[in-house]
Amino acid sequence: MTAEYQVNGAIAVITLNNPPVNGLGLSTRTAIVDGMKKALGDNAVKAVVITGAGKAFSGGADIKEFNSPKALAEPTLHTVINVVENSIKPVVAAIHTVCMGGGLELALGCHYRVASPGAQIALPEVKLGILPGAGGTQRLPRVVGLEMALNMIVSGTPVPSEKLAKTALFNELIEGDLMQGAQAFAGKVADIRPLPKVRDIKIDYPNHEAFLQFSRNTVKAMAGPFPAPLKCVEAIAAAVTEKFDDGLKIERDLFVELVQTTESKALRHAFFAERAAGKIPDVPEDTPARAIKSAAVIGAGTMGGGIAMNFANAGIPVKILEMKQEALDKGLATVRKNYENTMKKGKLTPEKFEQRVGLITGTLSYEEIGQADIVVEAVFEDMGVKEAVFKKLDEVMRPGAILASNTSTLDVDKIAAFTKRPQDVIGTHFFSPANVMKLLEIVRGAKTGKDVLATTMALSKKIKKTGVVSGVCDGFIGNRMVEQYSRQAGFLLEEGCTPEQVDKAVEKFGFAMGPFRMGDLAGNDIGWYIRKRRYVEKPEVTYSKTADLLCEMGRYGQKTGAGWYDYKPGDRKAYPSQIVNDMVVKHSADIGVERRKISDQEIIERLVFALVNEGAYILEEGIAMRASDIDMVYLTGYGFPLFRGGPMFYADTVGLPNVVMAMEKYAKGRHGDAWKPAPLLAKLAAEGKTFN
Ligand code: 3H9
Repeated sequence: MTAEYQVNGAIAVITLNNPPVNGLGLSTRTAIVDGMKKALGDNAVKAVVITGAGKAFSGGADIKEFNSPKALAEPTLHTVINVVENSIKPVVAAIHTVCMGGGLELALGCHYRVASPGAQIALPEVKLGILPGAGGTQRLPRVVGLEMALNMIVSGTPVPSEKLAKTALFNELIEGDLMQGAQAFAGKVADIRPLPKVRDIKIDYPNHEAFLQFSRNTVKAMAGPFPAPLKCVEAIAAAVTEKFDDGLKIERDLFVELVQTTESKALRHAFFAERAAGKIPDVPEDTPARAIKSAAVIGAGTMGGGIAMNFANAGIPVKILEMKQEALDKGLATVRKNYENTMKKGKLTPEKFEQRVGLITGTLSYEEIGQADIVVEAVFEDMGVKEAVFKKLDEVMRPGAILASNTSTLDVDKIAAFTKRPQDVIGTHFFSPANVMKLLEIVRGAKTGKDVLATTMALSKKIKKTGVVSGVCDGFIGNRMVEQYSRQAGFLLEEGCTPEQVDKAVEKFGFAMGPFRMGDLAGNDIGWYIRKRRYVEKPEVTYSKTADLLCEMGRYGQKTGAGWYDYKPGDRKAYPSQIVNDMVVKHSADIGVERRKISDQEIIERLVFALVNEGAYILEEGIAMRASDIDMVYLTGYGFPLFRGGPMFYADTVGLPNVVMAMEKYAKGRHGDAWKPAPLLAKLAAEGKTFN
């Protein structure tokens, strides 16, 4: 049973029991109604308490059921709430830990609500691209007031129960044993009639029209491409302006509309994708992890410093190793400056500042890092340099220490082979700026120990990263795909685009940054260095020479004050560059390509489908465990628009046969070889299936 029924004297207790978070799926909803029927039919029962077992009162409707017949099957959440609200015996919600979404809506249908302090109260539906669809937008404003309800519903942010203690949401906050307190409360109110109903409360807000208009304007400006926030305001407006039942209907219609949007599907996909990424089929969740109480980072550059900050932020002391005092001092000073800036913005207290800075120390000696539980190498991206570092680490690190490499493209198995302990070696590919970006690509070598993998996954959570496992290949998941994207961007320049035109189209599609602005930020010399290696290792792969010509001009990007764009001192704004545009046009002429007008649609299809096709190879080869892992990499590390759900999900929404058709069209153009559909993509398209 997903809800249990028990009678204690005159009080019936219905306990939701649907782990992990008591989602209100069909079976739980049915069990609640059954419990209510029993309570109503039992003359000895005077009042009912509804609570949740385990770690939640309820996390809300079962999101997994959305878009399935179960979501609409009776009893729906509406029916359950009606049964509770219309009960002739008082129903008390006993709330603890987590009370969200449909869970809060169920509680609002109860006649009374009591809660433990510290319970997280939220209507977070907006984060899934929907709105509270079981009366939340109509009832919450009646108990916490219009403004507070609007803030909660539009942001979806949880509010601790004690902050709401003085509102009509809670009748009592119960310190100590919640169930004892809730049953005592139920006993006290058992004979009081009429039963209070939230729906009967009047919303009293003078000049609500002006407030609602102000809210519409503000929310519209903030919502970007997401339709849900504004619809939340509309539903809340109905709570003020319409009769309760009419408001409910408006809310319901808006909910049904939103649940079908691609934006909502994308957000729900991302919710489950994030959780799925943490699961590795052959590494069970109870795999014993190694303790990580101290860390070391090799290299005090931008990457090394950023990585060290992650450890310090999680309270783990970390030593940064450098070769020269000057470089070490510079690196430590940068870290300090970063923390100072955060403090100046008011996001870090002076105590926390001191604590974090104090956790990061420097050294010039390998011997001093030997006892660390994990060491992350963040040195120059060159196999020779990595070899020297890993041979040294093998000598100095204590047995059982994890040896991690921040390599972004190199073969982790080769790196592991430089040591006598390949089981302890793993790739931890951070993204720049490493203290900010959410993604951590965790590269599993052929010999990486399962406990090392489990430890690194747990560590990624501790340092608040989204860990995604990748197998070993050139560039892993993210950079291997981005190479195909960058190749297309280069070809587009040769065929008629300017960097600005490509970036604008890509940014309009929703990427945080187009490929050329991104190159200028990351440093165009990095790609140049990697390409030079590829020209030798994979001469068959073609690239546009424009990026090399740019680097030959010394235009490495923001750090040299010039890249694909011009920059002014102290200003990160990218100004279109005549020099670059001339170089691009001349290059087209030099290679005999007649420039043509290229549409935004072509730009997007060529860049995004290039990602998708490489993603399909990566999936097929088992480099990524699932398509949703690829989506997580792109959503958290490459600025792919969240409302499109990641490249693989996006391809699913476009329709894989349409993707293949577009690729066939581009295969007839220059560099047509790049457009051969990966066998997996071709197969799924032919079978009418999807990646996710
Ligand atoms: C709604 O209520 C609509 C109504 O207004 C209208 C209906 C008509 N359903 O996050 P965690 C799973 S919409 C199904 O790692 P935590 C999750 O997938 C809903 N499954 O734990 C994971 O599964 P697995 C509004 C759910 O302790 C496991 O629980 N509610 C749901 O860090 C643990 O999750 C929300 O949007 C769900 N509703 O955080 C709340 N929730 O183990 C969304 C979780 O297989 N949920 N799961 O990977 C959350 O914010 C967090 O999960 C929560 C717990 C705070 C509850």
